[in-house]
Amino acid sequence: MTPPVKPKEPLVTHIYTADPSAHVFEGKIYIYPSHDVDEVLESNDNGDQYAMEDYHILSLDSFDSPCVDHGVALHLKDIPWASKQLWAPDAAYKNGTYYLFFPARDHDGIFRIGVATSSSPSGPFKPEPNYIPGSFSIDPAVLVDDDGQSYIYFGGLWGGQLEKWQTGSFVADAEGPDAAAPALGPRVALLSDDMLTFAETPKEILIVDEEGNPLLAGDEDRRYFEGPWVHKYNGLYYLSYSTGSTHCLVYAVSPNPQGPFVFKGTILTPVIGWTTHHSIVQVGEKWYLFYHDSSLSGGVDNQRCVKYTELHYNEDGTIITIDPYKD
Ligand code: FUB
Repeated sequence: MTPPVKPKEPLVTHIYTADPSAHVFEGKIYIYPSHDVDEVLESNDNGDQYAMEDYHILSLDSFDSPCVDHGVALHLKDIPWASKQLWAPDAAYKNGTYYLFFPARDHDGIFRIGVATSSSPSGPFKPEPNYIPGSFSIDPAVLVDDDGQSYIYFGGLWGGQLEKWQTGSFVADAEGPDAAAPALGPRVALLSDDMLTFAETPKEILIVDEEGNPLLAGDEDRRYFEGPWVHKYNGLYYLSYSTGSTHCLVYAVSPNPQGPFVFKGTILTPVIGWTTHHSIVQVGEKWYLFYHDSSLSGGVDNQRCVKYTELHYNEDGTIITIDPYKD
């Protein structure tokens, strides 16, 4: 019998997993991670070491239960438009269908976002024949709001190619803004009713400091890098993300799901391994952070493991910073 998972311990150890998007579906906790390859690959800034080829979905009946691996839910070979690198996915539910949103490089090497559907939260998922028209970059995260509107958030710097879309078209040799210029923000778009297309052209999200000034590209402790997640707490929208080169998970808050968001602070201090990526989910009365590190592989960047821990808010709605290696 597999033992229950413990906070801050890998959810599973038989495969490498990363980028966990957690949701409560049908009374269970479902985790939609990336599935890191078994091979140790050399790291570079383009992210070539993240050469994932399929997705496995994990679930927990409760936090006292063992973690179930539901096997391959979607494979690269079954996605007509994709050539490689199945990076961080997310899932959503609407009108009896589960949707898996995922980034991959198309046959020209450009990251796009695809969607696949299933009648079950554990899959298998059937991909749409083409990527979402007008999609680009990586790390989709979907918020189904209380009023039924669904928003997709996405974007990542460096290997995630967000710098290359500043004009609205792909410019292969485009660089990011100067350090003193406003940082690039993640993108947001309303999804269509059937969840398969963007209902509007994606907009850039503005993240500002407490004085209302845009965070600058050189402000690597706070500026957006990749891995957006939006959750709602006490009527406010919390946009959380990775700072990439400074390896923190941080957050900003807004009364509007499309921002502007005001920077607030750090959720998780750096983990073992270069990347940090997360989701935040309410289970019953409590809130949880799902995240990853490279502890299972002894620090190999492209061999990560998904973990969870409880997340706590202060009375004023700010989040108490978590150290991944302290109780
Ligand atoms: O797992 C591949 C990439 O690494 C993800 O898309 C990023 O968020 C980072 O975790």
